[in-house]
Formats: sequence, structure tokens, C-alpha cells
Amino acid sequence: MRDYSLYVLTDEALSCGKSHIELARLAVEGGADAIQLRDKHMESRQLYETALEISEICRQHGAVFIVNDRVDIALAAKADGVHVGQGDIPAAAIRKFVPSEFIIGVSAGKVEEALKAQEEGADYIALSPIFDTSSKDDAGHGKGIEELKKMKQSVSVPVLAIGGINENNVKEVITAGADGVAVISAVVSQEDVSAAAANLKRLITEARGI
Ligand code: TZP
Ligand code: MG
Repeated sequence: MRDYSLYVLTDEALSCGKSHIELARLAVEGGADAIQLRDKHMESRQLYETALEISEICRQHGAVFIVNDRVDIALAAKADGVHVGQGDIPAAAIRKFVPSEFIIGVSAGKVEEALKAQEEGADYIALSPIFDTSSKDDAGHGKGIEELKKMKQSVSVPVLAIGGINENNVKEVITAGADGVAVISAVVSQEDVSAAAANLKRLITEARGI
């Protein structure tokens, strides 16, 4: 099973002037296990070229590379997978035309959505959002630690948590059973992206008691 312990989403707008490629490189150098390229505005050609470079960076570091929303870009750039939300193409539809090892991640806000995604072939679920966050306009209110625990009891695929996770609450999320934490601002918005990733990674390891 792939490791999603520290999963970093790139976001140029929330960074201190860094590109997706720089963010990805710094994050994996700091110990990120997975990178998601997330850009809702970039033109397809540029997104593809960016994805190709990040794909190579991740391969060199043994990190998982996921593209947000765009399964076409993910396949073309030989990413490991795609991440979709409840408003995107369903996992079942994607499963029909991707290689069997291709990773499909799905955001879910409640147990029913997580179960449906798992049935449809999702490889991991991201409880979204676990806490309130200002990094995504339409994220809604945080679902909380109890929802994470329920989700962990209900599905067998890895469950990540996303939204408002930082160095102050990451241990609580891991202790509650999350298989990984997905973050933007706690890594991407920091002056020293690598150090921020390394710090979160250390806290995750400590929380697991390993
Ligand atoms: N999906 C749910 S919350 C979120 C996304 C993309 C934003 C997470 O950003 P942050 O800064 O880690 O709260
Ligand atoms: Mg989406």
C-alpha cells in the first residue's frame, strides 16, 4: 500500500511566490510522502508540462504523485493517480478507463459518501474538511475528529484528513486514526517549505509512536 502520511497539495496562490514545481521539490525534500498538483486556473498545456516535471521529482524521491481533478493530465504525465471531489467525475467512471494500479482518491464529507466512493473503486478517502479552513472557499465547516473516527471504522481503504491541519493539531488527527494528513498552508505558505514539511513529518512519526 502506498504511503500517504504527509500529503502536500501545491497551491501557488497560497505560497510565498513559489511555483508548483518548487513547492513540490521542497516538500519532498522535507519528507512529504505524496504531492498533489492542484490548480483550478492554469491552462491545460502548462498544467501538463508542470505535471511532467513534478512526476519526475516525485519518482526520484519515491513519493506518490496525484493530480487534482484532471484525470487526462494525470494519465498523460504518468502521475500515480487523480484526486476527485463529490462534484467531479465519479470514481466508478474513472475506473473504467485507467490502468488497474492507477490511484483514485476521493474527498468525502461523511461516511455514506466514503462508503460509496470505496464501492466505486476509490483507493483512498480524504475526509474533507476535518477542521475549518480558509484555504478553500467552499470547503464548509470542519467535520471534526469524531467523523474521522466513524469513517475509519466504516471503510477499509486508507482515510486521510484535510482542512486546517497544522503543527498544533496534527498529532490529534493521527492519533484518531488518520492514515495521513493532507495540507496546503501548513507547508506551502511557510517561508521554509522543506522545514515545515520535515516538522510535520516528525510530529506524525511521534504521534504513531514509531
Ligand atoms: N479540500 C478540503 S479543505 C482544503 C481542500 C483543498 C484546503 C486545505 O488547505 P489547508 O491550508 O491545509 O487548510
Ligand atoms: Mg475537484
